[in-house]
Amino acid sequence: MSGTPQVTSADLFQQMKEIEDPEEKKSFGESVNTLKQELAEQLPQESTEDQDKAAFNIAPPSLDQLQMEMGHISPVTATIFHLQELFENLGFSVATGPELEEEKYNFDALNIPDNHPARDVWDTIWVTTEEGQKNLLRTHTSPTQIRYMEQHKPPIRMIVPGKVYRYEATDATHETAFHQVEGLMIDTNTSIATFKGVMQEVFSRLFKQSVDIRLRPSYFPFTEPSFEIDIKFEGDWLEIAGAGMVHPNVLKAGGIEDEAIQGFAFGMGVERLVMLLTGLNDIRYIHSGDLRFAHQFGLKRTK
Ligand code: FA5
Repeated sequence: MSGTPQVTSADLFQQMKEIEDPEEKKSFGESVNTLKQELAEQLPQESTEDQDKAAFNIAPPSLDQLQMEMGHISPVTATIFHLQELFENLGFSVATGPELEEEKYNFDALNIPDNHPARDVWDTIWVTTEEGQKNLLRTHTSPTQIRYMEQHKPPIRMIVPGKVYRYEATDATHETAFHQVEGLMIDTNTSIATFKGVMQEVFSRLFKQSVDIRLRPSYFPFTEPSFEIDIKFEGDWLEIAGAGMVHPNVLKAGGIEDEAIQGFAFGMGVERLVMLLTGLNDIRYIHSGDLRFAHQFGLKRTK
């Protein structure tokens, strides 16, 4: 448009006011009116229907204008996906199990009979069905060991990621609902040395740097010997997983009677790994729904 003078009818009428000679003023006015009329006739005429349509024909806003917030993968899911990939590379299969679990799988088959003091270690949320059957929200992913052994013959290499629930007070390292990745490897020659090798491989790849790992003797009714895996975090040791060599009673409960078969199992706390991976010092942020936290983990905007 640059260089082309823009003249409106208002400009012309303003110009007319400045003409002093009445005759000249009249003739100028008539010319302006004629011009205005001719221009109006040349413009396309819109019917009422066209005008109605135009009223609704609003251009959709572009993505740019919308500034939509897109969903994204949470650090917990991303860590589970990464672990799945690492274990799959070592020949492990990925399985699942129910969150609403039977007492038999969560406790009895894991060598924790009724009235066993170890039941108190896991504060349980019980769910009694209308038929009176006493179920529970699984307190750990270990019941999937039994379910898997019932369906598969050794050699077994499997992991099960999933959500677990505990009726306990929260603090900076404890949540009431969190995720674990269970692992089970049994064969004729699987030893503690195999277990250490697998853990070292997985953790060094997960953290992409060397991390200080410590195995601490512990107690679980379903493993013998049992240990806890700690990783150093901000100068302190953070407990990452429980583990051990699978107890013969557990193999038996899973239908494996062959004495030559042995192996290890572990249960890792995924939120604790997220804390280590991100430097987060309070686990409660992870599921808080606070967008200031979520925005730090790849929440994408279109603008
Ligand atoms: C268990 O749950 C065992 N089932 C683990 C296991 C599996 C042992 C197979 C032997 C063989 P534990 O209660 O220690 O163990 O939990 C395992 C891991 O889950 C812990 O090391 C920790 O990383 C994580 N964890 C435990 N409680 C919480 C909690 N309240 N909040 C967040 N993470 C937790």
